[in-house]
Amino acid sequence: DIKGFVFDLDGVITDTSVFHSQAWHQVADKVGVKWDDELADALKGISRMDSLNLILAKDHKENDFTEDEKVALATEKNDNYLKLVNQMTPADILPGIKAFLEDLKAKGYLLSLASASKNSPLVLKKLGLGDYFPKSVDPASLKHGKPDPEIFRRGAEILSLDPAACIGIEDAAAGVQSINGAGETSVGIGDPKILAAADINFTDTAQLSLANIKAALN
Ligand code: G16
Ligand code: MG
Repeated sequence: DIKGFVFDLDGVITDTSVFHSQAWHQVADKVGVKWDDELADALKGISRMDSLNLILAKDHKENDFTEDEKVALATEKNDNYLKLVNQMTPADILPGIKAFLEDLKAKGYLLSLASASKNSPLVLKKLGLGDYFPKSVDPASLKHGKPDPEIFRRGAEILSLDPAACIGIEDAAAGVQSINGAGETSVGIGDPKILAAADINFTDTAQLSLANIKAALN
């Protein structure tokens, strides 16, 4: 029986993935790496430093920068990103999410957050959703980022639930892989070709509801 839901943040609760892409695009231009949609998708759910290394590796530039230069580039990306986040309001919650969270809370399901983002407390606050997520996995405490199962396993653990009693919700292929590895039921939000490994797929957040999830599991 399902007792808990473990949520990704970026791309599921709100579309910060667009902001992340915009902020990384500026850094890619600066270091002379060509930006494209495939690269943008590959960065979803991936930690800040791993994202930078992926961008540099695309044009074999991963050894062209010292660690300090890499930290400076990652910091510059985060500054770009925070400028965009600071303009967010509750109007930036994705369609259907508020009603879905309300329904889950009313029915007594436990909720936790499994976001790779160190900025997730600020984003939740901007959206006015902090109260729905008293429990979040601290990404700084993780040994391995998505696609490793660690973050979604911890998402169940902080709710004192067995992973098998949890549904994980993700927009990124790396995140779906993490959910599956943790032994939770995976719901993928987005292109079913990219999220083929998900147990259930919805093309957008407006379709997220307990009724639709139950129907898809039967
Ligand atoms: C998110 C984004 C990633 C981002 C990561 C780290 O993961 O999808 O693109 O690189 O957080 O974010 P920050 O630089 O803010 O720490 P998730 O897991 O919320 O999708
Ligand atoms: Mg995401």
